[in-house]
Amino acid sequence: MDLTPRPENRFSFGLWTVGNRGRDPFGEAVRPKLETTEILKGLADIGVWGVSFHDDDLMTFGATESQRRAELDEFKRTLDETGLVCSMATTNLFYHPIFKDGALTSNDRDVRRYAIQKVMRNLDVAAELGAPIYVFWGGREGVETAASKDTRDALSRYKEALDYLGGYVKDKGYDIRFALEPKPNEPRGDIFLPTVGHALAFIETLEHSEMVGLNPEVAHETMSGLSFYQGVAQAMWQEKLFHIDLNDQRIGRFDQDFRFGSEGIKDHFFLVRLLESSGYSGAKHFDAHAYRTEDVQGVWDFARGCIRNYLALADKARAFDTDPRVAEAMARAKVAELAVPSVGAYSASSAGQLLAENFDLDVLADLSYGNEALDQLVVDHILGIA
Ligand code: GCO
Ligand code: MN
Ligand code: MN
Repeated sequence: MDLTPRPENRFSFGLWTVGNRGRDPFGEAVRPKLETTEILKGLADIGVWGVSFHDDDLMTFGATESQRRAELDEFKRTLDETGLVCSMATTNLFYHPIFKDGALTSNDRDVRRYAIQKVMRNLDVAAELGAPIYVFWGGREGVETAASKDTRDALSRYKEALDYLGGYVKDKGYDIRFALEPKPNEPRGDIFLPTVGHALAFIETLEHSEMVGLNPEVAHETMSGLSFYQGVAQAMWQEKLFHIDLNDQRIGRFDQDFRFGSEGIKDHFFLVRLLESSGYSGAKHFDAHAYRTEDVQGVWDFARGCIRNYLALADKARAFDTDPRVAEAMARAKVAELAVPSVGAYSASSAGQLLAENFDLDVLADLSYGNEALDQLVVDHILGIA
């Protein structure tokens, strides 16, 4: 099995992922700070294609213009040296105390105006770095008590900000699309746009909806007890899968951000199969971090593990899809028949025919789809006993 990552795999990591120092609500950092240059070199060494950043990961918060410029120029030099591309940019709208009540949906109008300004300034940076995708993860956009905000007003302000920022991108002629990243909770008690479904519906209300899609994350849908696979498939169907955050997570827990493929192996088999067979050409972005038990060596073990598990599952998916026993089991399950239209477009004459048709309900009730055998082939392939 060839587990060598290639640029066409479009694997990317955020600066904050391998840069994560293991701080959690109960304990201090356990690892030293990695310099951005060191992160980029390490990523290039393990075959990564792209890197993403929050404004504050790259340019010190509150720095002077000349310091920001120096930090940015150094990043650009290292991108050139390592051959990495900048695949996504985003704004830190959650760390600073200013954002404790939200950013784009804070009750305080000045906080909202500052947040929009912060995004605009980083959109300029994203454009300069050639990042095609700009992510909006609204970690602080939410409430602990529903008494504190009228959710309908909050959604109006969210929409207003995205409409405005879309206008800014268009006015500037930037080649950037937005990707909203849903999450149900953490750090807020309840976060607005909690799931893929909420976000898809919200996007349709936006002024520049054609340039706004999704950045779904494995951990976030799984926290809600939802199937990430189903969310991704629907986002694809609606042509809204602009970016994806890959990691791993046990159902119902806090946001664990585990190494991709370390927990939900079967779910991930189907996810990778979907991404690989659909022609999805966006970044495959690992938004995860190493266990807190790890030192810097463990961080690179973690990063290599994400890639290795993805490539191994892609290989398993190919083997599954070329197994003649799978083809037979799928024929029995009538998988291809679902692609055949049921009635076609409405016409009065076809409606007349349909109403006149007699279905043999005993025959239909006796149909059997052989899903046990089909799924066992899935398990056999994953376990390597096919
Ligand atoms: C989280 C989120 C973040 C975002 C990141 C980019 O739960 O912390 O997944 O990691 O993806 O801020 O927008
Ligand atoms: Mn997350
Ligand atoms: Mn994420």
